[in-house]
Amino acid sequence: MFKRQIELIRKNPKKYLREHLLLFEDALDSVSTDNLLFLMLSSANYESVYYFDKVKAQLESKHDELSDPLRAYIYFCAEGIMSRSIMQPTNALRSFVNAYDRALLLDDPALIARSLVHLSTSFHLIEDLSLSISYATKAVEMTPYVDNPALKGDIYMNYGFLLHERHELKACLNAYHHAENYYAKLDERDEYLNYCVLLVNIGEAYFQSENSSKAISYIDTALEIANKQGFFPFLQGSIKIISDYYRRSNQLDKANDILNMYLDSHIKMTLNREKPAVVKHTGSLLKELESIHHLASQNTQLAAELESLHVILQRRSDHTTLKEDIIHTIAEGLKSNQFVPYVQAKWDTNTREIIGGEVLARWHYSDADIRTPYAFIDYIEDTPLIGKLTEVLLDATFESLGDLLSNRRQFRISFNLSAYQLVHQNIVGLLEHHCVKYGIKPDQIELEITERTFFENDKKAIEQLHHLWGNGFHLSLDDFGSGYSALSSILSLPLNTVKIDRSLIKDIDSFEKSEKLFIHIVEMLGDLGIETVAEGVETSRQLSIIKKTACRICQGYLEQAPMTTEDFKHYFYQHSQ
Ligand code: G
Ligand code: G
Ligand code: MN
Repeated sequence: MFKRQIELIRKNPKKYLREHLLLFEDALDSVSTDNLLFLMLSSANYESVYYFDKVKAQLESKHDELSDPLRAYIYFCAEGIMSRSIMQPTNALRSFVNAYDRALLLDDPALIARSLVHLSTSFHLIEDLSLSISYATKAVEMTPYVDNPALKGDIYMNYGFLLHERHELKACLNAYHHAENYYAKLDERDEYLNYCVLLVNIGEAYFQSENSSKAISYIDTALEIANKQGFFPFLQGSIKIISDYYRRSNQLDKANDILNMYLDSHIKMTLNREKPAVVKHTGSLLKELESIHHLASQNTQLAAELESLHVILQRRSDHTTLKEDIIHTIAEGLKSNQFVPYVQAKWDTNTREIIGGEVLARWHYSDADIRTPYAFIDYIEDTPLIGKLTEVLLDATFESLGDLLSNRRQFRISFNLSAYQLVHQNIVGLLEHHCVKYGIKPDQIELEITERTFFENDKKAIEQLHHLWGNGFHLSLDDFGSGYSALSSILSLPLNTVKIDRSLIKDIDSFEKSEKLFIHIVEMLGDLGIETVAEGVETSRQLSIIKKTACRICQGYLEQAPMTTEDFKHYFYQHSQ
């Protein structure tokens, strides 16, 4: 029964909402949990923030009933779909990972395959095309185990779409035709929103491969269906391409008609004349509107409406797209080598000999604008981009400091890892690959991991930590004492070193209690066989207190601030003749 409902929702979310939600709109508290979940899924698919929030709020009170994996699956899918359509890709990714997890638990091929497609779409949104394709491929590999032709169609459509993006037009069309064949098996394929989208996509691909007669025939069918089923607002991106095509072939009336139909449906929703309000990625919609603006100039009525829509979108985009824009800029920066490693020395408390260094990322945005991690880590910490950052830093660091590392076998270099990398990425593989590539021994590499990661208790993360430990990498707990100190995790996880956060070091020379706390922490960790590093050492008075303890390693401005790898190399050799 669940599957039937899910299929009806995917088929035509608007129709589902109209037939179900409107009946209950003012009596949501009497709706069963399952029906609420279906309403949540349909409002997400229909991209209606208005209904989605309403239904979700109602579901909050039924939290206990959502532990059932199938219910949780629907809940997370709905959440992901909504986040995706309002362009919050990192939230979408998080929800889809949760949905995938439940699908695996249920061991249901259809749910697993659908989750793979969802994951693929969210990676696409954060512009990680290779991960996106890799999940799309996994979904394609699942099709033999899937019965539902509509789902098979969706899987191939997504795959084809990504191939189009990669400019592999032939392979793309091939995938699209697979999708088309699956949809052909459905009794009422014209009622499926995705079928209509597929036809437009195929049309676009044929336009690009200069086969305009095929293109036109697909597009015409799509327009006919869109008109009849009310699918117009969902076709927005493609509409411009279609209308452009007609304009170029001098069919101005037709071009204008299409723009009109599109704007009409959009304006209705944007102005909230009709609930629900569709919220699209306003940034891209704006760009799109700008580029079709001149087309509308022949039609004053159209131009006026366009203008008002423009103003509304402008206002909205000011605060909704900022975060996404930053993520986008970071992704671009990672591609064009704007992220560079800085290194800060770690030194022996007693001899001041430099025994290692911590790699700290810097964003070289321009010569006059070099940004610290506060400007970027938060934005990407829960996305695959954080793995990309580590990869970039590993390469740059080893290229510059590879010689130093092999000349001084005692020297150890540290990298910061985020929870996401241990939970979702193959960090073991990445590090091993770099060790082999640059001929570096794992025992010269230390990984700094924050308390949060240890705290998450994720199975894969813990496995990877043990794997790293087993291979000889050093593991260090970062920022100890800055937040929730998961003392018990220190006992259960592999660990060489604990870095005592600079907030605890700050006052050791001015407050007796801080000093005592520090001394006891070092002693306690020493008893457990764990080495300590004092972070943020700024004054010689702090150092003299640290010297009284068993804390053997310091890091801080007293000796050296983070500097480029080349500067660090000079500094190191001058210091240790
Ligand atoms: O020097 P500083 O202000 O650069 O660094 C601030 C914080 O940013 C550090 O505490 C560190 O944990 C984090 N950071 C710096 N570089 C990286 C990195 O490459 N990966 C991750 N995950 N965090 C980093
Ligand atoms: O990842 P981790 O928290 O270990 O990174 C160390 C952070 O502490 C970096 O942001 C670095 O710039 C900063 N830092 C290093 N030495 C000092 C110091 O002496 N004083 C202060 N305030 N910050 C420091
Ligand atoms: Mn660190």
